[in-house]
Amino acid sequence: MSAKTILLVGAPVDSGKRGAGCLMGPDAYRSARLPGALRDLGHDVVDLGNLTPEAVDLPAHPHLYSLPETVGWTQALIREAEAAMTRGLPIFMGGDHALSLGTVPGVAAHAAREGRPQFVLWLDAHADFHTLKTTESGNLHGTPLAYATGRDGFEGFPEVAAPVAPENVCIIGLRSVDGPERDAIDAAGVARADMRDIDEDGIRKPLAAFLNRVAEAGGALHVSLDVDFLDPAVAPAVGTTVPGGATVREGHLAMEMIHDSGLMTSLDLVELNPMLDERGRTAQLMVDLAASALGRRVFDRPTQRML
Ligand code: B3U
Ligand code: MN
Ligand code: MN
Repeated sequence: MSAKTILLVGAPVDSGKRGAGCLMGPDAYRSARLPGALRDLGHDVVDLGNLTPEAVDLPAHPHLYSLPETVGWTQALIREAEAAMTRGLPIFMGGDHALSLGTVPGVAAHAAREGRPQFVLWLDAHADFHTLKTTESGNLHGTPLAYATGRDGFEGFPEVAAPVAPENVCIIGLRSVDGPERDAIDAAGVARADMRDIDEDGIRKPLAAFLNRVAEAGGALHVSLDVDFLDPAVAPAVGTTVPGGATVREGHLAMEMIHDSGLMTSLDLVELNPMLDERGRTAQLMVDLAASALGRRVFDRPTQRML
């Protein structure tokens, strides 16, 4: 196993939807011993503390919830993510999924500077592929993938310097997709596996196909793990539960495959709402999944299984 420098970036973003609580996420990860779990694996772990949003001069929007604050977070996170990539592997401890409006464009700007294509693995019940024009809820945590892939219709947000090619995005775990998102995903050529695909073929198949593409392209890989990727029975601490999600075992297998691929360059842990947790079990599961993605295993495998 190769030891890495891991940068923990607290991003207590809570502006991406109604219903507060995600702002406590970073401290829940610390309390569930994320830093220690990663140090136990031999990594060098630096906790950079919690970020704050930049001040922006934008009026409130009648439909889009907390637009100015979310733009402020986006600006701060783009800068922080791009800077962190020069120092190691950042883990962005959310915060709701609006934080990826900043992290994905930030890491993609770094990859572009290095001349590497950026790939994104989105583990989520939802597609988060709305623009500011198509979102019915007005909740901006439903928009980051559209923004990061350079779709139009993000007035007020900074221009995305290095949009991620839609065909370099793979969403796994889908089971709640709105009409405009469905059309846009397929038109754009985003790779996707919904829960039916996982039921029929297992999670290994779509994930291995995607990881092989990343490897062949020599790409950088950002992984964005939304708590609601998991089944609410095992991960209740999220505001947007959707039944029928990934099991603990599917979650760990995905993380172990990501580790064995050696491809992950940055990670978001998003949507944990400690207000809704049961004795910290969701925070603990997310920490355990992060540990699997960074090398925790039951047994060493003499030869890593081919993807
Ligand atoms: N697509 C819906 C629901 C949703 C998206 N992301 C989450 N929920 N977490 C929306 O509000 O845009
Ligand atoms: Mn999400
Ligand atoms: Mn979701």
